[in-house]
Amino acid sequence: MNHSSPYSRTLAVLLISGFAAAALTAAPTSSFAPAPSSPAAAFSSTGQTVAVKSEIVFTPIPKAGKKYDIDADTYLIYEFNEKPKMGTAFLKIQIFNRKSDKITPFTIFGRSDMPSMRGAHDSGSVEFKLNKKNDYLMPVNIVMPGDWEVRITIQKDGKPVYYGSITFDV
Ligand SMILES: [Cu+2]
Repeated sequence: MNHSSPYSRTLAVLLISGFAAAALTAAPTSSFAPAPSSPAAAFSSTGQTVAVKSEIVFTPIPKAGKKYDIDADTYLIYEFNEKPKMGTAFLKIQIFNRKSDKITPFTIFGRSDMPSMRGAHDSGSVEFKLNKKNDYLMPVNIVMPGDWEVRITIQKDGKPVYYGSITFDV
């Protein structure tokens, strides 16, 4: 590679300057139009992906044993098998239609962590398992006293239909 060519020097300067939006619009495009456009596209698509992820809002579902609407026809009730303490707690979610029949056309994923030290005990995405009573169950490993959260994502036909946040103290 010829490092002294005007092309590579200009490109290097552009790369180093980080392709900030202002720099991009100010950059001369006549001599090498394709070069600046592809990195810029990569930047903007990465930015969009991050933005979409951070926009997910997990609706607080504060009370065990209460009904929370998933949509007009469906609601959920959650509870723990016992008051969460150090060790493994089992989170149970039941989903009902308006006739109060328990239904199971969903896939539920849970992710537990401590909000005050986000990432320290992140369980990763855990799929709830159906038991014989058609309850969805997830084991939650409580490894430390303090504030805990389980973020749940309910999917139907592979698409998320509900995001909820269950918080509790141990
Ligand atoms: Cu902790």
